[in-house]
Amino acid sequence: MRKLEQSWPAEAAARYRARGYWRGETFTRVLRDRARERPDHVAVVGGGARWSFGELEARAERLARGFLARGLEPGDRVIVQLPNIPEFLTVVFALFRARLIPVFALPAHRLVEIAHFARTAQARGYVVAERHEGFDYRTLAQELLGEVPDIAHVVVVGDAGDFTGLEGLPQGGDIDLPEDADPSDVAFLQISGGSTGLSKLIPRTHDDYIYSFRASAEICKLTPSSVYLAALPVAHNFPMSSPGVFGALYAGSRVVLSPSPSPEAAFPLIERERVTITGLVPPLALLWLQAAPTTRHDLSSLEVLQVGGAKFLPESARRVKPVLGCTLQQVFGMAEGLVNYTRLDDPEEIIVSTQGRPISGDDEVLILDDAGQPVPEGEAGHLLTRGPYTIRAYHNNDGANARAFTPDGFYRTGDVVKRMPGGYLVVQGRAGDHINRAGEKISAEEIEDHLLAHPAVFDAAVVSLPDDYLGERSCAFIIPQGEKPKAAALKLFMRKRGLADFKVPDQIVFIEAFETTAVGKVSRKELRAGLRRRFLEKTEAEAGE
Ligand code: OOB
Repeated sequence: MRKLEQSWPAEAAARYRARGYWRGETFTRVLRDRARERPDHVAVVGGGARWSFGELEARAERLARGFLARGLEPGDRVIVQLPNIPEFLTVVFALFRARLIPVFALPAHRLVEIAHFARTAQARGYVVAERHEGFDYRTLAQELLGEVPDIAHVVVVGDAGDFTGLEGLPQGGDIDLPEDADPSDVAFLQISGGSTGLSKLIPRTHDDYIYSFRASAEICKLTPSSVYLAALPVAHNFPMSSPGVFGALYAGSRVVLSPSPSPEAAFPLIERERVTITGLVPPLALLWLQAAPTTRHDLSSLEVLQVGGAKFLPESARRVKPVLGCTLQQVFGMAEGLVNYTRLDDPEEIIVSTQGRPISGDDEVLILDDAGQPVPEGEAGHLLTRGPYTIRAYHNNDGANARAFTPDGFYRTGDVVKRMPGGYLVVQGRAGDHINRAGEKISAEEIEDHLLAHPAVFDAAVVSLPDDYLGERSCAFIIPQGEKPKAAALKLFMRKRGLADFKVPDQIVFIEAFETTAVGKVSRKELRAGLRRRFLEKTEAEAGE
């Protein structure tokens, strides 16, 4: 089995330790310390559950024995695909306790994505919920077993059907739990937004990740009396660690899990639990701003609304304080590492018009022109970064590593940003060809590949189009072959292939040919840019008529 690695040059690692970023903590130790300090403080609320730190630790330990008794072995990778339910936390802390490696999938992922994660991570286990939002994950598990036979253990939260239920795991009374991990070990694999092709796997260590959420919790001024609401899917890096559920637990705060980010689900929880902080992507923030003025729920406990994952426009940002009565915090982060925050006491103008500045004094940020030269302050350029919680390599992907990292270890984020006074960053756009659909990243290339598998598709190019609500929506330009297919049929075809719903093109435009240059050849990148430009010009002209 391919070893999991993530390491920094010795000099950098020594500096990160000396400066107190990496403190030799592990997930297991963090939970144990909290459980000792405040065993009875409510740590997790969700579904019908209300578990204290003590109970969370006890449950995690019991489950850890169960996983090992079931036959998983330390070092094994286990895909965790759970919605926002309290079992997410017991399962994940149990995996850490048993030295098993979680691979975080989102509830929206389907067979194509899960099979890819399973193969790339060489996973042996898969933990799902029985169902969520009408989808039965046991069926998905069944299909996965057909595609990836190495998955030896499926564990289901809820009615397990033919599989093992979480509650039905062996007690493992005679199992010895392994020694705790080394803090520099890889703790889990996170999923990249996938700017080209399929998602890459991101190995994060205890040291680096714990630093990122501990520092985030400080920036967000979390204390044991804070209440963090996880409204976005908790497996995503933002609600997981910025400061997210882990940062909140680190600070001894309470975590409340909302089954959905909709105002209907979240507002009653805010009122009941006196939530103080939560995070949203821009389209949801707009929805909340729309719903708040007429809600019958008391939202007055909310002190901070974080917005990130995609660009939050200043016009919208300006409305947060007057409408919700709380402080806006913009968050610009990435699963690969670097996270920027506006600070809670920043002037309003910085809060509404920038995407914040890095967590760490040791986050190195370069903003370069196309020729690789630094641009002056206030000018747009490519953002590259390295630092104490930014990875140096993806898991088992030499090609992507060669493209995404410079020889001296900077990560090419693919984002185009401007640096403003004080080191604040303003996101301008991106260089890559992915679509940022309401914070969910879609690779144009991956979708084109699936479209090309349809017999009536001769060629396809996928681009982003501006969208009032989503920020960006996806549009597929298709050259048909033979009889022109119906757009709805193509969309259904994509779903049936087992692709996550958010990746199915929002719009399909049939076109006779792609323009090519005199040489008859254009890069996919230029092709997409040209199609997008001409389409937008045409729709604008039509709107002006
Ligand atoms: C977060 O992480 P990912 O890995 O899903 O996506 C990262 C990409 C960034 O490279 C950037 O292109 C975009 O998402 N992005 C933003 C943004 N926050 C993320 N673009 C504009 N404005 C923002 N505020 O999305 C993520 C991870 C941790 C915290 C927050 C977001």
